[in-house]
Amino acid sequence: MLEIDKHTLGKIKSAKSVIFFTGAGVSAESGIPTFRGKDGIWNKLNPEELANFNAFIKNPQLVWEWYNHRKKIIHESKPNAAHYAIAEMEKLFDNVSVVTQNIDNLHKRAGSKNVFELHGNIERNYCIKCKTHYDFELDFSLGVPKCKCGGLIRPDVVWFGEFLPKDQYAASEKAARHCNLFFVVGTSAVVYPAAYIISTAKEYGAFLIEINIEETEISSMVDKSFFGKAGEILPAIMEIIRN
Ligand code: BJW
Ligand code: ZN
Repeated sequence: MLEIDKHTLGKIKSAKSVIFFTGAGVSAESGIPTFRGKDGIWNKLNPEELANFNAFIKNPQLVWEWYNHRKKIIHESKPNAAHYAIAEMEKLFDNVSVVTQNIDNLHKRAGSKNVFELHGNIERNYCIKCKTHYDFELDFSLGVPKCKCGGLIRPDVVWFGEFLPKDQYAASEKAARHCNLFFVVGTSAVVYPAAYIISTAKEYGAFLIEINIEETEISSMVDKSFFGKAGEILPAIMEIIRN
C-alpha cells in the first residue's frame, strides 16, 4: 500500500491543472531500455557515435540500423500500467498535459490526448535537405532511403546539438507556468533544455512530485519523491485519488 502524507494528498486532490513530464523510465516496464542508469543502453553504446547529426552524415547506415532496431522493439511493445494511469488521470483533473522526452508514441497509444513531444517521434521521418516528411514505413532494400530531391531521409528525433521543436517546447513551457501539480516520471532530468520545464513549473508555484526507481539530479528540488516503479506508483496514486 502506498503511503501519502496529508499535505501531498491535499495538493493532489486540489489540483486543477496537471502535467506529467516523462522520460525513458516510464517505458521501461514496456520492455524499452532506458539510456542511462543500471540497464541503460549508453553503458554499452556511445551516444556521440549515434545520436547526433555528424554521426548520421558520417555513417547513415549505422545510425539507421540502430533506429530500426529500436523501432522494432517499440512496435512490439505495448503501453504499460504507468501510461494507462496517466491517460486515465484526464478523467480526474480539469486539465492534464503530458510533456514527454520519449519518442516511442506510447502515451498516445495509451489514450493520452494532450501530448507534447520534446524529442520527436520515431514513427516520423524527414529529408535533411528539403524537410519533406515521410511518415510511413521506409524501404531500406536499396540502402539508406533518399528523398525525391536526393537528400538523405532521417528519423524525426532530436539529436544532441539540435533545437527542440519550437511549438512543442513553447506549449510545454506555457503549460508548466499554469499548472498546480507537476509529476516528473522516469527521467534522469540531465538533458537540457527539456529539464528546464521542471524548473519553470517550480518557479511558477507548482507542487512537484517525482516518481523514479532511484534518486536523481532533481530529487532535492522536488516537494515529494516516490521511489519505485512508475507502473506501480501511478496506479496506486490514482486509486487513492478516486477513493
Ligand atoms: C524508472 C523506471 C521505472 C527506470 N519507473 N523510473 C545546459 C546544460 C548542460 C548541457 C546542455 C545544456 N543545454 C544544452 C545542453 C547540451 C545537451 C545536453 O543536455 N547534454 C547533457 C546530457 C549534458 N542538449 C542538447 O544537445 C539539446 N539541444 C540543444 O540544447 O539545442 C540547442 C543548441 C543548438 C545548437 C548548438 C548548441 C545548442 C538536445 C537534446 C536531445 C536529446 N536527445 C535524446 C535522443 C533522442 C532520440 C532517441 O531516442 O534516439 O533524447 S538523448 C536521450 O536523453 C533521449 C531522452 O529523451 C533524453 C533524456 O533521457 P531520459 O528520458 O531522462 O532517460 P534516462 O535513461 O536518462 O533516465 C531514465 C530514468 O528512468 C532513470 O532515472 C531511471 O532511474 C528511471 N527508471 N526504470 C520509474 N520502472
Ligand atoms: Zn528532400
